[in-house]
Amino acid sequence: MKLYGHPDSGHAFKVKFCLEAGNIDHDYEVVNIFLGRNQRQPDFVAHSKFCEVPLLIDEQQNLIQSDAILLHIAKKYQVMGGDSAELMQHATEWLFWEANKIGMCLPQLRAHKKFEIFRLSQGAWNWLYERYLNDVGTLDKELSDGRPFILGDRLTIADFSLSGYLFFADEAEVPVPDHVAQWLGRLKENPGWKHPYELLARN
Ligand SMILES: N[C@@H](CCC(=O)N[C@@H](CS)C(=O)NCC(=O)O)C(=O)O
Repeated sequence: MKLYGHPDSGHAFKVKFCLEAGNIDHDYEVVNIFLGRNQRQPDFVAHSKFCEVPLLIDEQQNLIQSDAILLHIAKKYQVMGGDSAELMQHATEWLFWEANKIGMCLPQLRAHKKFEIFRLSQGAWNWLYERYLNDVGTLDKELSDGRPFILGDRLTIADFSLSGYLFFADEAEVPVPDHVAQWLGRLKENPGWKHPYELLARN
């Protein structure tokens, strides 16, 4: 199995952190996503439908879209909730929520601060920032009962999906409410966790 990613990609981080936390053996290769799409390594270009990271190649299967990859890993390797139909149902709900909520404002707010080419107009920034406050507030309320992980006592793929970009919240210069911060702290205690810049840096 081989994962292609980049240290700046929260989407790739979700998958890499899940593989590390699940002790799933894999190779890893960095793709320079700042190069033009056709200038990236040919094996990556050939196998990644949209030329985006993450790409996971698992036994001839070319798997794309971070949340879909997480579902594949959980089900195939029976990890991170993959052994329970009920957990998979609830995890899937969170994966769809993430793609449309946190995943549709935080990456953009962070890219605005970090990369000149992704600068937003003030109006667009205001709109995304309001969305972020609302979404992270939803997550905070959910975690306010003190459960260790989003679906209870067990770490599941929903935790990897939801947290991916939140480890870049400082770069986006957005607040992280207390319950969310405590949950991120628990995830950081996992032996598979390293900051995305470290975990995704090297082949
Ligand atoms: N919805 C996709 C998003 C993937 C994505 O946007 N990848 C970015 C890096 S975070 C990328 O590869 N950008 C390079 C490009 O689009 O050329 C997922 O969940 O995997």
